Amino acid sequence: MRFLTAGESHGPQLTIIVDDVPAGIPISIEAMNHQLARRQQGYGRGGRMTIETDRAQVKAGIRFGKTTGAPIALVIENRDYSKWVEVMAVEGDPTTEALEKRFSRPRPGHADLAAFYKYGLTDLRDALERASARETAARVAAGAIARQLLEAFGIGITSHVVQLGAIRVDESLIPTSVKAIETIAEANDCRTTGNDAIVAAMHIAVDEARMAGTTLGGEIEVVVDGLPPGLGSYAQWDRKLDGQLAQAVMSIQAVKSVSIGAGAEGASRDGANFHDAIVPVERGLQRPTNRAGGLEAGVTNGQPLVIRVIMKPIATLRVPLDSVNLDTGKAEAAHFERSDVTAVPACGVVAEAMVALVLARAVMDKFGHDCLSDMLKAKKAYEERLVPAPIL
Ligand code: EPS
Repeated sequence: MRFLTAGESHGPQLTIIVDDVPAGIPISIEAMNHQLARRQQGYGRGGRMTIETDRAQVKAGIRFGKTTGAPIALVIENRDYSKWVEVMAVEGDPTTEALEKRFSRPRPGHADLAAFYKYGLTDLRDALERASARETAARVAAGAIARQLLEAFGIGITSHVVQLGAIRVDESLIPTSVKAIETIAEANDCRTTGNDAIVAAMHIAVDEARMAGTTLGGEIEVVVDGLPPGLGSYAQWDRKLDGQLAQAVMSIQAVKSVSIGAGAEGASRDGANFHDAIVPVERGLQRPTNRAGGLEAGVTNGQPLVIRVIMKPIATLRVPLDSVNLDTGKAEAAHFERSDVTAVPACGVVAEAMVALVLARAVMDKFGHDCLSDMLKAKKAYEERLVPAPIL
């Protein structure tokens, strides 16, 4: 399963093609729209989210509620486009309005300067429009297809915010099951497993950042359960599931760090306190701890998959950093226009989508690419071989 997206933040629509999708997956458009709505939530978003109500329209690949094995084409309209028609015109010369929206003072940390170097763009709006995190709506729509395949295999995915700005959840209180995390995190607008005091402190931190004209980053944890052991491979570098997950999650706008399980503690813990012992039980094997985060040697081990993701503060600042005017070469403050103070809660939903896409591919590599019922039979046969675990 793979996907491509096209679309500008203020263009008419986002377009998504999801390819290599097995036939026979029941698809609920309502479930897809639910994921899109989750991504739009979160304390700290700017005015844009009051304009958009993201809905996926299916243009190909699904008939009577099931995938057909054909590529799936999806469209999400940008409601804001109606105010940007002249600025985003496909033909003709820029109008006065389009020239007013032109800018040449790159925002440090954004794609603007890269666009000048790489593509020779002089209106940095061309970079802003495509590099915008608006594109993450397309990822969530594609991920919703993958999620519905994973659901048929009993695989559940969730995420929660562990840190927003300087406010951090007490690690010892984080539940481990997808259901328990979901129940707590979906009930507050920071999507955190922190208690009411933590949510209130996160609100204050966002309000203070807004007043100061700055932005906040944070840390998210994605948790997946129901994964069979044996997905991925250690046999070749590009088939290692940890590497594939890291690439997919690192590609999310503003993500600067990805780690698996207690990965970030690997430098400071000794081996006896880092690895997870193996305990034979009557019908299989148990692991008393999950510091590996469900992956050993790039292969799932049957434990929940745990991924930590750090999103940097958004690069569009109301009180901008020093920059340059690329038209004149003179020092000037960076460009500013409407943006979010933080999108860390939304980033969790996007990370879930990217993880779902990688896991769907891993499930297909193990159980087949063509037809859901064949894949489920292959999974059953595999499970019969695993139980009891092969202990000699
Ligand atoms: C974004 C800037 C803001 C965000 C946008 C990402 O958009 P605008 O410039 O229209 O106010 O709201 O996020 C989304 C539109 C979205 O759907 O998440 C940016 O520059 O990355």
